Amino acid sequence: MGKVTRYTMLVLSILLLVVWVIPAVAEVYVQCPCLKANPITGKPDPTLLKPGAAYNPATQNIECTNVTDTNGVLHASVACKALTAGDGHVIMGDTNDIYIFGFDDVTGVPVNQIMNMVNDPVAPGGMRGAEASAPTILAKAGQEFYLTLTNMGMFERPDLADPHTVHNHGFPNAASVFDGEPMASIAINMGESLSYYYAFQEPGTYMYHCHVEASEHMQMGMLGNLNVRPQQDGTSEFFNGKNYTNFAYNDCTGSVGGGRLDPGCGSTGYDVMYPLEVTAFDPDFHRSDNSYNDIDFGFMRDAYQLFNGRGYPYTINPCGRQTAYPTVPSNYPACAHPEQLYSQILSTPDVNVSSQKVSGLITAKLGQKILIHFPSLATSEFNTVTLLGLPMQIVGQGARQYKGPTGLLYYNNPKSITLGGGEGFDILIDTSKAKAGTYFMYSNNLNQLSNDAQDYGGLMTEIVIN
Ligand SMILES: [Cu+2]
Repeated sequence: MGKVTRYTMLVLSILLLVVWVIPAVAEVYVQCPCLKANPITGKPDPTLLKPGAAYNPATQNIECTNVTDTNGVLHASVACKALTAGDGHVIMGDTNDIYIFGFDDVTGVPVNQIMNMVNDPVAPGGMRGAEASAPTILAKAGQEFYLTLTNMGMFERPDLADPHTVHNHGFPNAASVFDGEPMASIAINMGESLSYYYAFQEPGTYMYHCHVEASEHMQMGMLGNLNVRPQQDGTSEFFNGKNYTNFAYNDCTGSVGGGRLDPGCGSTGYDVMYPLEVTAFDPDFHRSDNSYNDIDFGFMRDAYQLFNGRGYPYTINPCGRQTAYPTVPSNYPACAHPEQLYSQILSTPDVNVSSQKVSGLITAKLGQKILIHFPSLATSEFNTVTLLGLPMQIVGQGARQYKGPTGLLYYNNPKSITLGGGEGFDILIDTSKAKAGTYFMYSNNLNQLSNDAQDYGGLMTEIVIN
């Protein structure tokens, strides 16, 4: 045996010994420049915020400005969010219980509690915490965004050692390593975490989903809203007799006159904003995935058409309303825990559960302008949605304002909007010429107005003007 070979053997033996004696350790590491290091572990601690950093209940992010990280790099504006990926249950409009894969929000949760199981109703995150829709991600253009995803594994499918990712659909990602498409980027194995880094520049309606075995993980529910607010937010613009401080797009940048001389300046202004995401579930597919049976992709049959993970009449239950923007009321009741309420759910169909936190109910005061972020992550069908009695104006699509190169606006006012999976629209609803009352937004495809075999439900919600 030559000297080199003996040396190689020695190195290999040592390596083998090292691998043998080090157990697999779950590693949760929340990377965020707004956090201080924990004095014991040396890792960033989501409960120890740097001076000036704070949890913002409106965006549900930890945010800070002008912080220096451990490498001495200065960050002007930072937002951090933490999610887990795992499994759980949701209730459909006909009270049917559906097994899902999904995400849960663990922003600000101590690192050693992120892996907790949600059997404890007061403990956030962890196994069995999957939500449909997934937690809404709200960012502002110009922000650096740190999104930490921890893969919990599947409580009810421990045999599935599937990785998970976050893929921001339609987002022009400069760093393909953070794209989430598992062939060309990092996927996160069970018990591990990764902090994605994005520098959001383009405002608009995006959506995110897990891209691992996408047909399965998306059908199973790993779908969420991602909305990027424009830099123009916070400025004041006058349009059609009203002042606006929140906008769908940077609409004052047209080349007609430029800046404030742009006739479209302020035209995407709004008073209240709501995300309304179209998705759908196939109960047979979900049942098979829960019971270790073969899942049939070819015969996928979306019997539950959903707004924000809910079928009518659950869509209008205000329970669990997320405080999206500061302009959205925050006094909605919290959702109770599924196990606590299961018997109650069956007897009281209007009770919802903590795993469906984004209500589909839209409310506004008479005269207000409503912005609806309207994406679809449906995996098998197109949907055509109509709104009776209120004017819909599309001001953008695919995270681009409807505006020509000369600054000409080509907003349109359709009676219905047809969208397929991966498409997203920005709809403005002006209520200044409306009457107070309840208006219905629903699918024109009448077979989608049911909760599986139960008639009268499905893809429908209400807009209440008072
Ligand atoms: Cu996944």
